[in-house]
Amino acid sequence: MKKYILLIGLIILMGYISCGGNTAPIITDIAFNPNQPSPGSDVTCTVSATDEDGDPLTYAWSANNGTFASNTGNPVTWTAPNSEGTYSIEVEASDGVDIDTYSENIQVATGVGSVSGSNPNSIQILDGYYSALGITISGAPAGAEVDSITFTINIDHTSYSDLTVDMYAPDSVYTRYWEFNYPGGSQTRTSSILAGRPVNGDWWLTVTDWIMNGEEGMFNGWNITIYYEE
Ligand SMILES: [Ca+2]
Ligand SMILES: [Ca+2]
Repeated sequence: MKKYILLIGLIILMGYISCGGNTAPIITDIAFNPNQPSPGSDVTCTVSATDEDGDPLTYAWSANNGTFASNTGNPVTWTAPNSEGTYSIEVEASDGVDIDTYSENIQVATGVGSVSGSNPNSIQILDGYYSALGITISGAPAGAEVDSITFTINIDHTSYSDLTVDMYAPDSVYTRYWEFNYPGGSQTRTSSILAGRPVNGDWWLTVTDWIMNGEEGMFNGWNITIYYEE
């Protein structure tokens, strides 16, 4: 008999809840800051939700990757996984009776940073000899590798067909940008030839006059901007 009373009581209680006029909460959005985080970085996740009855809401978060410092509350901090990709973040909002769930994708991808330097000195390019100007780069994160390079060089010479122009990365890997075909004056090049080289360290541009014909000139400095993946 006690069991029946308990059961009837439970049915009445359930009926009260379902017909009690509660309106379920509604989640309208999850906002991420930053919107496109780099791998392993922290993201603030903020949910927007309403409850027509004005009930206080509690939140429970989950994700298919990465970790939450705490998975309850609003906002919460989610640490992105260490690999690029698109991940799903889900949140439940509860008013104590009903819940609403909502999920949103977040893209985790590496960004691009840049560092610049210049060497404004002018040095002579002697006939049949080479001249070099260095730039020390130190502002990139440790271990950063080149994605692409933009540089501007200025040469004044009486015979540009005497010249080759080479760039040396900090690890001494080099590439030749002009081989007896420098167009003259100030030139700007953008290139990924040296992609993967270390960013920080000493960069050199070497101008070599190969032909001893009395034709000489000046190497009037250069500047460089190096783009790297973060
Ligand atoms: Ca409610
Ligand atoms: Ca010469």
